[in-house]
Amino acid sequence: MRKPIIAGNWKMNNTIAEGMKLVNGLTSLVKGIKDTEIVICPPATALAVVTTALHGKNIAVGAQNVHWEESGAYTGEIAPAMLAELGVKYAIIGHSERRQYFGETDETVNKRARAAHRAGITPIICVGEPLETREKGTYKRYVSRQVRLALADRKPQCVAKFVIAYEPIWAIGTGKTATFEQAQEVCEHIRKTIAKLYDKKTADSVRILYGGSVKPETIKGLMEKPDVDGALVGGAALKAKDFSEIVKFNR
Ligand code: G2H
Repeated sequence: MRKPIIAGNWKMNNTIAEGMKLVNGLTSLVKGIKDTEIVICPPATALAVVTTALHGKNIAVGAQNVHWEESGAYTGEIAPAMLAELGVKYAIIGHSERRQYFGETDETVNKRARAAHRAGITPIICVGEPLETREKGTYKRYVSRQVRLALADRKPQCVAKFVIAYEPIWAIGTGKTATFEQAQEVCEHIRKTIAKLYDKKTADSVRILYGGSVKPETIKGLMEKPDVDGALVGGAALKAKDFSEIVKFNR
C-alpha cells in the first residue's frame, strides 16, 4: 500500500509573513489527517521559519531544489545537509521550470536526487513532456528516457523511496489539467519503466504523483486512478482552503 502524498509547490511566491499566514490557516484545516502525507515546499527564504512552525505537526516541508555537492564554491546553491539541518524532508528536483529557465539537465537531476537521498531527503523528481512531444505522440518514450536518466546508477532500495511527479508541461499553470486517463496512462508507463529497469517490487513502492493545474475539483478523479499516488500542486497550493480540499480528496 502506497501512502498518498499531496505536495504544494509554492514556486517563487510568498514572503515569510505571507507564507506563515498560509501555514497557520492550513495547519488548522488539515488537523488530524494522518492517512495522507502533506508536504509544502516554500521558497528557500521561508524554510527555516516554516520548518520550525511545523515541527511535530502533520505537514512536512520540502525544498524546491538542492545542490549535489556537500559544500564549496557554488554561489546561490544550497547543500543537502543545510536543508536536512532545518528538518526539510523532501526536495523537488528537475521541475520543468528549472529545466526550461535554469539549465537543469537529466544529468544534474540525477546528481541532485542522489545527494538528497544521501542526506535523508526524499527527492520528488519531476518529469513531463512539452506540447509538441505530446502532439507527435512520442511522449511515453520522452518520459521514460527522463526517468531512466534520473535514476541511472541508483540502487533499487534508494529508488523505492523516491517520489516521481509526472507534470506534462502543457498542463502547468495553464488551467489545462491532463484528463484522468492521460495522467493514469503516463503514471502507469513510469511504473512499468521502473519495473523494467529494476523489478516489480521497486516499481510498486515508488510513489508517482500527477502535477499540472490540479484543483479541488480534479483531485478525486485523479486519485481514483491506480497508478496516481498523489499530486504536486502549484497555483492551488497558494490558498489554504483550496490546498486543504485537495489534501482531503478522500473525505
Ligand atoms: C506544476 C504545478 C506544481 P500548477 O508546475 O508543480 O503547478 O498546479 O500551478 O500547474
